[in-house]
Amino acid sequence: MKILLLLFITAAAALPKAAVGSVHYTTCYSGFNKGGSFQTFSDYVPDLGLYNFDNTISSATVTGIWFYYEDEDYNLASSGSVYWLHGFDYFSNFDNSYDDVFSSLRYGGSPDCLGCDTWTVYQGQYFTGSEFYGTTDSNFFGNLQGQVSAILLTGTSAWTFYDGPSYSGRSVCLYPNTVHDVSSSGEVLNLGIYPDVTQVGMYDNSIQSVRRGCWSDVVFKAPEVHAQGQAKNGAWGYFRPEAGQEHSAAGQGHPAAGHSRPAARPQKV
Ligand SMILES: [Ca+2]
Repeated sequence: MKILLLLFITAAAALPKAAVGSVHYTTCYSGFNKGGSFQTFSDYVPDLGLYNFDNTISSATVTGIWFYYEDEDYNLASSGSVYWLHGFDYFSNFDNSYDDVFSSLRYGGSPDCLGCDTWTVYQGQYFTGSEFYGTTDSNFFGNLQGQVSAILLTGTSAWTFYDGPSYSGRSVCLYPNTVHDVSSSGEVLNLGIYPDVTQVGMYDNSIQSVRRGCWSDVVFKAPEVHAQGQAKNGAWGYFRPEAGQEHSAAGQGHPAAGHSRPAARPQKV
């Protein structure tokens, strides 16, 4: 299988995904309601201290999907909180108890295109730690081989993930089209937010390959992650693993209940 594009990101090195400009950006403010000082980021920031913006952010505007981490290196070595914002020029304050805490941030999906079909696998639940990103079939996840705990999809294609190499073993088909943000010009951002692979019937740290399309009898459309705020053009929310309150709809009750749709036969999407 020819691999057209696979880019490897390490939390420590925070290599840029591409040399071209990002379509993602977040403008972060030191005060609520866009007050105080501000900085705009369009690439990964593993340490906001390098920008003199550690433990400073109180409100933000985003285009694309962005994750904000309580600790450096995307919470690689911690179980701190993770906040997320996605949308088109979508603004939100962070809540009072969680302003002035973020120490790293990054976006998800393609660096070039908000609507492109992509998958990204993450080392930790709630999109923490290292990640591995791709746009084609892959039986290689770099140093995340056997370490996948969360998955983010963008675009419209379903993807089938396997716990064996070369598209073998247990599998699950995941759809990205569970969250839609619509811009003022009608552009659509489709997201599939899967903060914990065990919520879609896969063992933690088991996934070894991914194939475009829906080739499994086990099919999930991600339950919408609970948002603290939501509008037509975006939403925001958080995961607080240390409190045992991930605030994910999938985390309430049996994760699979009501969200699986067995397919009669594998369907190519
Ligand atoms: Ca912090």
